[in-house]
Amino acid sequence: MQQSLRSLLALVLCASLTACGGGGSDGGSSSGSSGSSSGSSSSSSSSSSSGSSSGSSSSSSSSSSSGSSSGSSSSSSSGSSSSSGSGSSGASPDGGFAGYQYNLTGGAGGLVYTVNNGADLQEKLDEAKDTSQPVTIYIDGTITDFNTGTGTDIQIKDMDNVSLIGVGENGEFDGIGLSIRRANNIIVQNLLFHEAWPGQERDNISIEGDDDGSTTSHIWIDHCELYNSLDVGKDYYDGLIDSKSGARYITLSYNYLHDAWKTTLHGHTENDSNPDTDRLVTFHHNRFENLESRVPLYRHGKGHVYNNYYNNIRSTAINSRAGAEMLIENNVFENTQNPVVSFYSDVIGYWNLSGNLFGTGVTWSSGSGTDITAQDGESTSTYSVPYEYTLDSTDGLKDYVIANAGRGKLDQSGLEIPEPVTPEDELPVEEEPTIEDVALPYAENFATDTATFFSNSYRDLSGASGEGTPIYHRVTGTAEIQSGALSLTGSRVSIGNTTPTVSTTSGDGNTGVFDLSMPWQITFKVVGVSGDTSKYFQLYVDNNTASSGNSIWGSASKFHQVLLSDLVEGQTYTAPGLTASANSFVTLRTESSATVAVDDILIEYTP
Ligand SMILES: [Ca+2]
Ligand SMILES: [Ca+2]
Repeated sequence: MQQSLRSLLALVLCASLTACGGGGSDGGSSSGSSGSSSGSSSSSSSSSSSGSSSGSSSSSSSSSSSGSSSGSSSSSSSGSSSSSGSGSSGASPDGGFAGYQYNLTGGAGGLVYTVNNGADLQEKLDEAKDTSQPVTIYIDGTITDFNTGTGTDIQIKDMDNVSLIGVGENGEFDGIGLSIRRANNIIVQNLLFHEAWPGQERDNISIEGDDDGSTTSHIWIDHCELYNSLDVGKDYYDGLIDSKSGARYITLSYNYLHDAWKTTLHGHTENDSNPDTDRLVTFHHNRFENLESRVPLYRHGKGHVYNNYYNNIRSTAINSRAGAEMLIENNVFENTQNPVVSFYSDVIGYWNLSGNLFGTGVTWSSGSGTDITAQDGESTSTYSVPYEYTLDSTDGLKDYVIANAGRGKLDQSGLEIPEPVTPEDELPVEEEPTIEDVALPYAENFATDTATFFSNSYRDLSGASGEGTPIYHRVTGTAEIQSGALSLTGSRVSIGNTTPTVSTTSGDGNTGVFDLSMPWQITFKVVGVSGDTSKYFQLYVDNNTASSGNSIWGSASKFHQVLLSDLVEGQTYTAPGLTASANSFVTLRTESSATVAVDDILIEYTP
């Protein structure tokens, strides 16, 4: 009975909000269900021993109910923690600060459009702004820099009352970000965001206040998926979702954040306290996986982190800093280093811990200076949140969050989604930028110095001196020009890779400037061999990593290797290449502590 009632509730809610109540547990709105499970009766927040925890919101997907069903047990387990909450009419749909004492409706009741490209999206936002009308925009396609044409993020700026809702699993921001600034009552739901502005250290979603008296508040990011990559440098991208400069009353719920160095930062500097420090952000039922740090990094203000699932967090997870106070309850941590710490701030942050499950693979490091950790499980704050919410037990939470967080989990059958503003077949098609090939034969005699060699002033991807990406890239190890030859020690140097800082995988190829789709060979003269001669000198095609499998050609990408002990100084060698693609690149590699110096490289088609 519970299931269908819950989803019925969810459907009703969806229709009224033109957005699906994303939040976790049951519909706080109606008081239907039995008290035992975190009945939807919007009584006190989860902790209330009455067990009837108010629903933070009726999520459309029935699964949420299971959350709430577990809610009941949660109330018993964490009875003590969360405050009873003063929300008069029960919990807000978002289950956090975004809807606290605020009618969080986004664009409900206003204009409604569907778009499948960035130009239409920005135009409809600007139209609503200019006419001061709420707007709900369904996104049924991929937003890119190309089809936006503004050269910058999609902007929700100086406007209020907006909902951006992905349609099914079609809504995506690919390589472009969303910037929310001086904006209030904003709902972003059921969208995929990834790899915004590669190499430019920018955020996928940036929420930024201002000190001009404006507010940036009541923002709900729900049921979205966000990722960058750990196979690039740590500053290649910036945050998945960052907020700063006074932005507050924010809820991040049921999102799936993964594969990133910098996850979610709130407060961009130690003194990000202007116009005030009252940062108020809730994180619940999110799935955090394969992340380096900042989950979240939280400076100043008050925060609430509940019912999230953490797995494979490499450095630090929750980092409470600069006087922040965070209520951290009923989260599940696995394979996580430093689940809860206060690192890297002169002024430490605090935490009120309860009901968290520090599971398999949880480790702690000691930090330095003023750094402290929560390894002792002791709370250092008594902070609790003012709003009502449903706290689920950690029993079954991992599976529940994995099943419900991210894009494509909401039941949208109750939504009236109009036809796209621009019909699919009228959309401009982005031509894959053709990579100009560098003609063969290609010769290199290293008549330069190390710094110049690896710069575009020597050769960029055109094969000649230029402004573009250098044709030579030291991926790792020691690579130097010594007396007109290239000396490699435990090093990999790629030649002609257009994305040299991105580690190749078995999924991608065609990032090189050489047409190696016909039989070819590479000749090189060995002018020096030293170090561990039991190691190999190797040649790869379309692979810039240390393992041969990371290539579109799989292990065949390592098309040549020879033991250093078999190389004779002064000897010239020719190795047949692996016939690859019209856009391939080559990598030279010496294994660790092995040194080979080569000169007079020639890449040519097999005569
Ligand atoms: Ca940022
Ligand atoms: Ca030379």
